[in-house]
Amino acid sequence: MNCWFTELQTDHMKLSCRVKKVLCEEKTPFQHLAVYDTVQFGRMLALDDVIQTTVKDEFVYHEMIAHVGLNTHPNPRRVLVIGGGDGGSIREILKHSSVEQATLVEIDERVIAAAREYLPEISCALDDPRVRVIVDDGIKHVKENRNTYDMIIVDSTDPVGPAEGLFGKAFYQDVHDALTEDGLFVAQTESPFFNQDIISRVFRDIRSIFPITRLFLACVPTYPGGLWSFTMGSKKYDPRQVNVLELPDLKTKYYSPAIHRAAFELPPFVAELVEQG
Ligand code: AAT
Repeated sequence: MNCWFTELQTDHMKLSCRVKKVLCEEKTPFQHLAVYDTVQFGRMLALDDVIQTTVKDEFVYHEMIAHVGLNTHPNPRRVLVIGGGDGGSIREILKHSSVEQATLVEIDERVIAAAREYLPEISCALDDPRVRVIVDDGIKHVKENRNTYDMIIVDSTDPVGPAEGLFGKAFYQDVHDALTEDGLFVAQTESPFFNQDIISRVFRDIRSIFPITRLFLACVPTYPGGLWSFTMGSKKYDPRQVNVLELPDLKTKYYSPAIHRAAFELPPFVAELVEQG
């Protein structure tokens, strides 16, 4: 079969994957949603023709967006995920025994439905009794819930359409206020090769609100450039001060205590982005 999915990763670069089967395709009120079965990466969720997650490499992103922060906070009990309707971040959060409640606030209920039907390895934890699924705009949710969460994960699409506000300073202030007094948050913050302006601006904005701001990196083969950034804003705990020898043994494939430490070691071209920021 000669069928290919192509993402226009930048205006001048495309990534194509051979598709075995189109499992679903629909226009939701928010975006074009598709799930493909690809030869290289297994099942793949795409929104507006941008790869969101694949069965073969999702573990890197979901482990890193969840465990670095959860292992920085000594006792995360209430955790919020904004976006992330595939459920991958929720699955990782529930590996932590301290977590009593994990709330998912996803704007597009069709993403959750598609993940439940076609991506069971990723969405499998959504029915856990500790999970609360809310279909709503994450921007509104943080405004309406003050002093509520120990950790917030911003597992969002790129900063266009409904996710644009999730990269803005006003939103980071609301995230700050939705956190408890020693809370912290982690957001996916795009590619150090192709989104340098976003990384610098976001880092500067978060640093103006949170006493501790840190950038860390992971390799995600299906995201533009293959190297991905995450930014943490924390009220009290520094992820670089964590005693990695005392971290719990989580069943993970990318994250480890050594990776926790190493992820903050930035190549000079990335360090420069946040120093200037
Ligand atoms: N877990 C990896 C998958 C994602 S999906 C990001 C989700 O954010 C999408 O399902 C989208 O519907 C949701 N979303 C977008 N805006 C909002 C909002 N304002 N409130 C709540 N949910 C929202 C992340 C992929 C990263 C891709 C990097 N290229």
